[in-house]
Amino acid sequence: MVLAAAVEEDSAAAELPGTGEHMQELMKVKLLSLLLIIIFLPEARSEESSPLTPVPIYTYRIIKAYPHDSQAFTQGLIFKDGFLYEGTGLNGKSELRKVKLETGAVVQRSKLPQEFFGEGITAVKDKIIQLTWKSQTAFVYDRKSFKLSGTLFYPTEGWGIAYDGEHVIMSDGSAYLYFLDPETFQETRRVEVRDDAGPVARLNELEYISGEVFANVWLKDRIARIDPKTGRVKGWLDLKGLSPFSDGKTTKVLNGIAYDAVKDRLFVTGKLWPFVYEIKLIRLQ
Ligand SMILES: [Ca+2]
Repeated sequence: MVLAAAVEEDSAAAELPGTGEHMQELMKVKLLSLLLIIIFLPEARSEESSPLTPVPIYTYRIIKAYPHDSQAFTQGLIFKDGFLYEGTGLNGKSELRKVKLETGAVVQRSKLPQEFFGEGITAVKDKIIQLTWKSQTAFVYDRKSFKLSGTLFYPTEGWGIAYDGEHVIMSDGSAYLYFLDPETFQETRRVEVRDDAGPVARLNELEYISGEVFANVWLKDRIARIDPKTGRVKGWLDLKGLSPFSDGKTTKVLNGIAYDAVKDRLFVTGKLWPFVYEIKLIRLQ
């Protein structure tokens, strides 16, 4: 607005007769216009161009493929102290599992009652929290014993969950990420996740990695890298072709992101996939 006003003023001044006094006035107006352009142009430019700025795309390189139980309907995946922990879904088949990365062997498990459809999991200190899809109930386990230590409740569906060291971050199939107190599940804030094309819905399995939230998008072969402060998608990780087992339908889709912070390793898998892949990101544009 300021920039436009300055330019209009300049045009009006240019129509004045070219007397010395008028020339002085004209010079003043021109200098003022130039100053305003210098002050406001960078801001105006960034405001105008930010919705159109293309989000960087990343592809991947497979470092290693590890065996994964192809009966596991993966809904949550984390890596902690040398093991994968996995939450599986479907009524009657939902479990919390501790899995040996190298062999895919399930070394510890806890089964959910038939009426619960398991969803995302995350580790908070020495606990593991497991969401359920439509029961608005999360189960809290001791990470070592898998003994149930409590339940937490939330008003939405439960899809994915991660932990940033202060809050748990939850998805419910919408474009929102909810930041909750890990002890009470009280909501402290939420952000709408958007990329250059608008809101990004169907956010599913989550992982907090070095200040970003990585999110599977349900039924897509891509993962959003999200700024948790603003909800802005900072990058898209395109995993097309990663697994011939992905059918793009409700089963066998990409769903499972785990990060080994100690060795900086990123693992991804999908529902009923026979492999967990360790991948490295490669920036395309
Ligand atoms: Ca995860």
